[in-house]
Amino acid sequence: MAAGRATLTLGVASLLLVAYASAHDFVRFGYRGAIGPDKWGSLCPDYQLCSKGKHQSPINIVKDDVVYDPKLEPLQRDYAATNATLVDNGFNIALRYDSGVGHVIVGGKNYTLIQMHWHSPSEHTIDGERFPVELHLVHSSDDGNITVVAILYQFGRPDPFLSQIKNKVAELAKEVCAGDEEAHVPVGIVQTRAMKRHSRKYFRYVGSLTTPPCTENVIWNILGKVREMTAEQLAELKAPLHEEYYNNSRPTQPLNGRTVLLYDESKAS
Ligand SMILES: *[C@@H]1O[C@H](CO)[C@@H](O)[C@H](O)[C@H]1NC(C)=O
Ligand SMILES: *[C@@H]1O[C@H](CO)[C@@H](O)[C@H](O)[C@H]1NC(C)=O
Ligand SMILES: *[C@@H]1O[C@H](CO)[C@@H](O)[C@H](O)[C@H]1NC(C)=O
Ligand SMILES: CC(=O)N[C@H]1CO[C@H](CO)[C@@H](O)[C@@H]1O
Repeated sequence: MAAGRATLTLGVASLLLVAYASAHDFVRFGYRGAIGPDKWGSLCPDYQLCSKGKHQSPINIVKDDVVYDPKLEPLQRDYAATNATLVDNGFNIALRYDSGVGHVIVGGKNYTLIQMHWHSPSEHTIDGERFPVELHLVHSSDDGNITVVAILYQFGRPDPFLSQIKNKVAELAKEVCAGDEEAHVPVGIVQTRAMKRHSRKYFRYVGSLTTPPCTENVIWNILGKVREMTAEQLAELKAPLHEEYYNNSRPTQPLNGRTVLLYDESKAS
């Protein structure tokens, strides 16, 4: 039933793409105080879903409640090394791609990778556990539907992907300090091999963007494998942000009857 819903009702928002394209043009939101997550819905009419939506993200994933679905397909991802631009959206750091970086097939539908960005601490929690970082790979279909692949990180060995763009992140921090409103740094060709590593396990549910306008009908795929980065890498990633966005994690939202599905290769016969 939930799987059916996933393929049925992916509504979305070219709004999203506009939001990401021009971060500084829209109403400012934050993670505490008068513009904190509990106020987002009243900051402007476009953000109403943040408080009124019934299928919001992130959520806490309760392992005992997830439903193994033998019909879910492996996450078929195909990302190529490509040109990218590192962008300070103000509320997070993102890597924006030129067209054609790659695709993921979800529910038989082809979605293009548009950008990826980091949240800290993690937005999704697993059995109440929050991780230091969560990476969102945002994909959009030709007709505007959105699917996100989310990767959780704990502290450990260096993340090779971040090592690769380390100097560019430092450059971005300098640009921000110089007062550049639309700070961005061309990164050149980024190797995305690590991002398409085969996933033996993922959680699937239908939710929303975790930042205003909190658009719904976003298909979430949270990888079961927690990856690693160093605390130093996280500090580097936060350096370009203003201190009030060091924590850019939206609190978990009520499930409201939604089912979280599980893809698990080890259970497939
Ligand atoms: C981050 O902010 C959220 C509220 O948006 C709060 O619930 C959480 O405790 C904060 N986490 C940290 C590590 O400061
Ligand atoms: C990457 O972008 C740079 C600058 O925009 C451009 O000169 C270069 O040709 C691009 N490389 C590829 C492989 O697209
Ligand atoms: C997804 O679409 C792109 C073109 O937009 C195409 O190059 C790619 O082969 C497609 N992938 C699959 C598995 O159909
Ligand atoms: C295949 C699919 O789920 N398409 C959806 C994309 O989004 C539009 C607009 O929200 C929906 O009407 C489609 O059903």
